[in-house]
Amino acid sequence: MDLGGLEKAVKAAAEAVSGADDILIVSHIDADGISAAAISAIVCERLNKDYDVLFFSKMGEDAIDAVNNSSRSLVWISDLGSGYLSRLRKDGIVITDHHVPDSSWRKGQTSLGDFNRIVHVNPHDHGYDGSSDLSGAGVTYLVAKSIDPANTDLAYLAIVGACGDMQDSGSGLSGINRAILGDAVSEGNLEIKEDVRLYGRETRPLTGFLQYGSDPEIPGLSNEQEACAAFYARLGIPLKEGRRNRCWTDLSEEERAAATDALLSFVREKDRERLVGETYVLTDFPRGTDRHDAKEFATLLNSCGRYDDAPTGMRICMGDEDAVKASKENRSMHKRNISGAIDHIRKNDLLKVRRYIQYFDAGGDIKDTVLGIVAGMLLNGDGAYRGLPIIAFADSEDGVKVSARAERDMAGRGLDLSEVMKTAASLVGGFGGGHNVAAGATIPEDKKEKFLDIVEDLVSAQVI
Ligand SMILES: [Mn+2]
Repeated sequence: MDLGGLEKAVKAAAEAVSGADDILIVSHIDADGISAAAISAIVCERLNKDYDVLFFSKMGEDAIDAVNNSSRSLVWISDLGSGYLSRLRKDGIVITDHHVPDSSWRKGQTSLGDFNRIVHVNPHDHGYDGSSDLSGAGVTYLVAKSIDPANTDLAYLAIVGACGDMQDSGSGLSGINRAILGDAVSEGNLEIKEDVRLYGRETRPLTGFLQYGSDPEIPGLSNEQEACAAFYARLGIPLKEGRRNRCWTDLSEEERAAATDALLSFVREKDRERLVGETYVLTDFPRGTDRHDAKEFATLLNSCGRYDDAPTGMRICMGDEDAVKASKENRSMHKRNISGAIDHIRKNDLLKVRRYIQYFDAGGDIKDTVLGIVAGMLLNGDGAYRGLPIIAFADSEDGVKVSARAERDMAGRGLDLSEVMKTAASLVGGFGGGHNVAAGATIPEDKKEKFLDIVEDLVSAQVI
């Protein structure tokens, strides 16, 4: 392992960030990516730099374009990017990632120009294991700390990111994560506590905590609600305090010790170390909330990402307590939007079937941001035909947004919706792309019929 090499890369990244006029932060929508973006954003604020943040679910064409076309003097990409080094053309890029790097880039990286364009910080380059030693937020944190030692107060966010990427599974964090853990502890905003490592210590009622805790499995208690209630009854531990359900963290020290001992006798020998061990308590956040525990914090961020609401997750990381409420509202609104959209299509018989494709036109009634999810859910539920790709239209600000979805096995029969969307869109003056069974396009408003005809031709030619 080459800590010196990693330190050098971290220092180069710190210099690039400090020297930038303004910054575009590009990050991944999962808990690790959101914590990483929060660290970068706080660093920008502390350095008094203008910045924007964009989140992507992957380094797709849209993300690559956003990087390459950015007018900001520096693009700081976190928890993404290492696999796409050779596609990134912009002058002035810092990447703090822990995914396996793009091998073609290193081969091609011969000129000094290439070398200066991207400052790449990745533990893989220096003999560490990016899947367990360090997360995307962790790499980002190392750069933050190098910019200013005062940024050590952000170490706990790197721990949230690492937990989000399951780097704490087994018996706790290791590798460089361990050193970051030390920073968080000495800053005083994280406590390492020996406890039962099931999910929901802070927020789940006592029975649910055992009943739904599946990692590790507790034979006789997992998925057995009555057995879980009986478990506590035997120990004389009340499930409620007044009318309120008690959580694991509400237990007194004596209750918790007794329940932990009893639990250990339920699990297999090999699972004991996983059941009881290190937990990471975030002491700056209110007790009894999902931000008080690093693992639960990460789950909250992951759900923000999944519901298309990573920016709210980032605000939560940045200490905005109003964002917690907003994230709950956005989540339920997102779910309502989707089920409302599916109802709308069914009630109005919007789904039309042609020989090789099926389609619906939602007009202005379905938000274009959920169009792909709705098309996919129709295809996987009942309400759409199996074996036909589904094409969905919705009005958007810059024309008609198209989402195309197909069942996975159609790719094996030759279907490539990415190619179909790209070709058909360009023939009607739009643009498109994506993957073989999930793709999209944007086309001019008056070209839907022509577009469908072309799509149908292309699909019938591809599929055997
Ligand atoms: Mn990650």
